[in-house]
Amino acid sequence: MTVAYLGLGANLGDARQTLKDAVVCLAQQHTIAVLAKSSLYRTAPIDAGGDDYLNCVVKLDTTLPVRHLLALCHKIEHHFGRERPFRNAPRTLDLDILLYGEQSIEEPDLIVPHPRLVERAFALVPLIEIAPQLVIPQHGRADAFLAAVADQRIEKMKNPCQCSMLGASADKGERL
Ligand code: A4P
Ligand code: MG
Repeated sequence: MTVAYLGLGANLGDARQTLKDAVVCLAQQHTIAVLAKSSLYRTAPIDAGGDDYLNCVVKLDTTLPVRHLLALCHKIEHHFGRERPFRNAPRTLDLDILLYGEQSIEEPDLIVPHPRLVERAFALVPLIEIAPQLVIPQHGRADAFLAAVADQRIEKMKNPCQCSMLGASADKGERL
């Protein structure tokens, strides 16, 4: 079993529902156990146009070799209608392998840790939410890179299940 982290992003269609469904899809694989899922974040597009993105990160335990995991990511993206008209085009779903165990991989079509992970708040912030002590191979502690991405707009989304009938106490509402 290998612990891996995937970054999920979407800015076309019902992004919130797609990210939720994609995590369910991952959890249904008999080769994958989803160990943790970050909050959803609304993020400004970086090096890209289009609407704001929704992003999150999941932590997996998997028996899949890394190439099979990449193929699965592509299959799930395709299932959710991913098209690639041009680089960094708006997308219904993007699934990137951020980390795969302690491995460093540099091949033409697969680079792990993801080469832009430490430059992007939309990947780094949700990753640190679920793995605060994380050390990134070849880079060091993940949280050391937060200051460098502090100018990138990112907002944690509230849990959608917040019933206004529950009264004034936000704390109370969030526990339910
Ligand atoms: N590939 C290489 N390494 C990996 C990896 N670790 N995980 C290859 C997944 N794929 C990897 O990917 C292009 C190629 O990268 C694939 O053929 C794969 O073999 P793709 O999914 O077609 O396109 P992509 O993910 O857009 O490419 P890339 O270069 O990873 O883009 P980035 O750097 O991830 O940027 N702004 C916000 N706010 N939120 C976002 O989610 N995403 C991007 C994409 C830009 N701006 C964004 C967001
Ligand atoms: Mg991708």
